[in-house]
Amino acid sequence: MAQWASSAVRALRLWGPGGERAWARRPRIAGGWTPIPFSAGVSSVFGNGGDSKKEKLSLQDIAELIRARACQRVVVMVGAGISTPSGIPDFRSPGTGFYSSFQHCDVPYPEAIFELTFFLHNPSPFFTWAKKMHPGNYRPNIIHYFLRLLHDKGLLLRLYTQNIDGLERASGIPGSKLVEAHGSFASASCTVCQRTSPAEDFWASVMGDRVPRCTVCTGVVKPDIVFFGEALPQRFLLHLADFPIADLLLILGTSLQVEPFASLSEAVRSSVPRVFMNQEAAGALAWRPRSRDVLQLGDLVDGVKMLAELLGWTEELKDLVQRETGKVL
Ligand code: CNA
Repeated sequence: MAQWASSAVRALRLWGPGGERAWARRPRIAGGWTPIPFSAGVSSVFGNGGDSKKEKLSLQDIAELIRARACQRVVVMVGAGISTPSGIPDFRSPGTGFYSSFQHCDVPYPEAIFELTFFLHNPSPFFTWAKKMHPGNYRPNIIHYFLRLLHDKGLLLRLYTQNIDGLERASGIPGSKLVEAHGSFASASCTVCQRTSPAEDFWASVMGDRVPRCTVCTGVVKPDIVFFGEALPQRFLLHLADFPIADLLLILGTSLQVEPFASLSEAVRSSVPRVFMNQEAAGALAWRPRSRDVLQLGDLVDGVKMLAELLGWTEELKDLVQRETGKVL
């Protein structure tokens, strides 16, 4: 099993890409948490983060800060929830998530599919899952295009994604603005000799229900996605430069359970507003809320549309979606 992080503080020590364990999950919180309503307690945006007597921030306040350019270095963290409207199941949603619908007689528990030791022992279940993730099967949705608009307007400092579906790139956000923290299917390499394998060869095998093999040493070829037990890519270190200068953190569609990614949510300055849009509260935003947090709970598409409306971007967003989804891929 992947190693469980015992606390955020411990996770902070693991932040380097060569950290002890990527993908360690957060411990569950005994007794659960109380969901926080729409706007958590707040003080003024640039004042002291600990003063809860001042005015609370709402999503409208966030929109006004962006419109006034008081927030113009936005860091975004996303998870599988932003791709469920594209038809890709997440891991943990009850009923629809991969973990609850999972049935595979060759696998002892669902997470094993993404564990390196199990993969090296039996790679077939992973490739059965991977076949469904073929890049041609899914397209970006309105959430990806909202983030693209954020970039087009010069507001996106960096987008940190846990997703491996490549839909952020497909939406037109340049690679320089992305940190694909858990890698992607865009490249693949041999688990034995480490040689890079052409993506076309990899996909040809996967789509033909064959385990991809290295043409040189016959080792199993694995896409360059980060498994439990593997180090994160070097680019993850960009967080050391990005988070301290961010003036807004937007967190979308993640259960904040996988470390070290989840702890990034605590890496912005305490005076910086954090907006969390998700079906339910999670991670540090649930158990250690800050005064400037804004929680927009419920469906993400609704939340993003609401923010776009408050920003006055609705028409632009519609145009962008229409233009991009009309493209032949
Ligand atoms: P997760 O643990 O499955 O959590 C997803 C979160 O999104 C949950 O809290 C859901 O309630 C929420 N959510 C899902 N759909 C919606 C919606 N429409 N509106 C609002 N909230 C929604 O996934 P995480 O990303 O937190 O976990 C990290 C893993 C999952 C990453 O390392 C990924 O590689 C992995 N994953 C990625 C994909 C992908 O690339 N699309 C798909 C499945 C899993």
